[in-house]
Amino acid sequence: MTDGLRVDIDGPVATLTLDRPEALNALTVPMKVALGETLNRIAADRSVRAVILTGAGRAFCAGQDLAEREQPDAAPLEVEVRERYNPIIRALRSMDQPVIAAVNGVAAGAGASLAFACDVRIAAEGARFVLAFGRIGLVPDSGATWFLPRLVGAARAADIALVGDPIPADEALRIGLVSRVVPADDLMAEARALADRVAAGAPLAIALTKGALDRSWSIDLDEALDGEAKLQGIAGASADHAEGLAAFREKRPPQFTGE
Ligand code: T3D
Repeated sequence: MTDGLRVDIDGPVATLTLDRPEALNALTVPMKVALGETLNRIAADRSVRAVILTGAGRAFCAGQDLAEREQPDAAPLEVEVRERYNPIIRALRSMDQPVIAAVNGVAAGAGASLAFACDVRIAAEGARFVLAFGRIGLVPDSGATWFLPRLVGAARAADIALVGDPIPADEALRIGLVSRVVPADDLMAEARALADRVAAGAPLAIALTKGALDRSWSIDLDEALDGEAKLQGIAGASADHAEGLAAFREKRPPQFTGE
């Protein structure tokens, strides 16, 4: 536990819990620093193969702590976004391990952006997303304007970002903002089951797949086909591919090592 962030590593799965429930896990400077450093540490830890990001109490995350923002020594907004938020989003996207957002309750402002930047989003039935930035005269940040159109399409992204109505979990599922909705009591078990399935996969192939999906947004089909061929050459030369073939032949589950 450090500065409003709880880190639990259990086998190949790291669970990061934003832990200031009295303020709906609103993000303070120490939390942002701890989250960025923890993600970077996990990125370098080959024993961790999947990450779950969730919130303590009834919220996932209410975004920037607004009381902190009003402190006289608060950093200028642009500096705060560049130096504290953007590194977290970059870490989520550049780390090899998939990150599953277990959205247990409201995800507002940069809290919603955090969930958008994860690889997979699974929500509890009572969860909701709120693009709260406009309500306080700010613009969506921490990647929200980039992720949202890619997740739900241009028309819905504009509606969500400009009108700002809360998006309940069932609608989030319908429009593709999350991929699963489960009863609140089942959320962490479902997230863990998903993480375990990811962790049982071949780490190199999973990392290459995560990267290819991200790059797909900025390349054409020809480049994607070329890129897939190169990645298949890399994955195909791995010990894990040989193990996958052997396991298939021997009718047993594969034991991937990441080699
Ligand atoms: O550095 C920078 O500023 C740049 C970065 C900006 C990124 C951003 O995230 S900007 C957006 C910041 N977030 C918000 O504007 C959301 C503010 N919160 C809300 O709109 C609502 O609280 C929610 C929609 C999230 C939830 O509503 P509700 O009715 O379920 O809960 P509530 O009663 O409003 O809040 C419960 C408590 O949490 C309350 O404290 P209290 O009165 O019980 O002592 C409330 O003040 C506190 N809380 C909620 N959000 C924040 C917060 N405290 C500090 N910061 C918050 N963001």
